[in-house]
Amino acid sequence: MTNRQRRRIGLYLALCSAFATAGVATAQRGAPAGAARVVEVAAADNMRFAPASIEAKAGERLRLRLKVTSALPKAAMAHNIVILKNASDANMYAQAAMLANTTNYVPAALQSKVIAATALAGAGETVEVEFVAPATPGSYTFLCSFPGHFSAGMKGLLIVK
Ligand SMILES: [Cu+2]
Repeated sequence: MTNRQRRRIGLYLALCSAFATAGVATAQRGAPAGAARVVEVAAADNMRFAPASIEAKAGERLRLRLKVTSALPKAAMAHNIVILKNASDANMYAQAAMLANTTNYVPAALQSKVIAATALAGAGETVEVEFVAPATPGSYTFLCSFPGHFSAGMKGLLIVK
């Protein structure tokens, strides 16, 4: 290898790492620094979220933690939290979710409608998801997409101020 070739390879590697660093910076832009604020939500066999409303500042980083208690097996009673960008999508989303049993009732085709979603949790399980609250103040609907739960009233509001 000549010195010239070595220099070229060196330059190439330097550029690669510069682009990689720029990529990371872009992905984190707009997200506030520091640890996420933990918000705990409980769900049980009554198919209600407690609390059913969560307040957040615009752009705040949150870690949403869902704790499930149940006397039933997970196949019969499980919960998640799916926060939607538009409240008007809630019925459509819940209906599509019923058919999405292979993806834990979170339809892959509707990912663009979702701000954040936890995994599905059964009796004794805790799941969490970290996300950044929308920059636009308003009320964002969240729901449980386990079949039948939204129509039974399992929903809540993320209120962004
Ligand atoms: Cu549920």
